[in-house]
Amino acid sequence: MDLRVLLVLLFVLSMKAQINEAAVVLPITTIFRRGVCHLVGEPHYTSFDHLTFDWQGVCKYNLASYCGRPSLLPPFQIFSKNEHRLMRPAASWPLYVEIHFGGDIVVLGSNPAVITVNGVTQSLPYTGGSYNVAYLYGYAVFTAMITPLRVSFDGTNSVYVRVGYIYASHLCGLCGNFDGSSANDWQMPSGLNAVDGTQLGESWTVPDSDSVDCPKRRKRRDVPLPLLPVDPKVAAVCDVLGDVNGVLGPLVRNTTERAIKLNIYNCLLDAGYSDGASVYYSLRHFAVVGNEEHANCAECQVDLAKVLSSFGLGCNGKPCT
Ligand SMILES: [Ca+2]
Repeated sequence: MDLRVLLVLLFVLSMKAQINEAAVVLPITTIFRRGVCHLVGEPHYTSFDHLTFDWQGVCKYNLASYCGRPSLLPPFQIFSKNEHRLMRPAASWPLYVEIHFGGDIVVLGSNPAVITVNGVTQSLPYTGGSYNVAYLYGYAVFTAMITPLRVSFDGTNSVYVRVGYIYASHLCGLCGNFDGSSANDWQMPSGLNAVDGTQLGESWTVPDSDSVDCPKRRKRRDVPLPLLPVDPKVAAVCDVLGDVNGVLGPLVRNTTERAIKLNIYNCLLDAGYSDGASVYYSLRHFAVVGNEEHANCAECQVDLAKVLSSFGLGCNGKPCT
């Protein structure tokens, strides 16, 4: 059996096993390198190669798509449609995620317990011809069965795209090309590098029949959003993201100083634009991604349920375990 085919098979079996066990939402047992791209909060993007930028656009964007040679790998397109927050129009957030795969268009919307497939509402779990979608702990989780691809959306704050290494250098979109270099993730479809997140985001706009006037409504945000006043109690929760002795300590101790500062800044920024409601997502995002990045380091992991419960936060209203 061809090695590449074997790796794909192992990765897909690993994903399916975890879906069936439903033990944990997002951490995936690592059998070889994979890429994780995420869009979180107001929205903070992190590419497969760890480029970070903010982008407050309100159109539909190519988040991650297969741009390799036709027929080499199973193709897919993942778009995110963003909208302004109702009370804080300076910031935007993910409204829905649109997945083109296996001849279907699957939309993960604001209610993570249901989806639409080719425009028809479907309850979860749902099995398509080459994929399934499950509701797991507040997320709608799309998992391809024939290739290493998983997309998760909680309906309001966090989008995760995970791909196997076979897609390295074969991707395009806001999540980058997944070639191991963050520098070239500024590249726009034109081949030129964007000067900031705004230009990069605009360059990956895709046609959107839901809002054809999108470019007219879009507000440019060439400068970072300003921090807004935050309740001291909320700010104290954000500080936990940098506390090496706190409940997130095992992960904080394995996080760079630069990343810690960015995590706290983003937590405070999101809290300001959500009146404090986003701290749950900030903690959850840090724990979920941190656990996943340190999947091979047991002492680096944190118990997400304990972390959230220590702040009186549940898992999106559901039991964490
Ligand atoms: Ca790259």
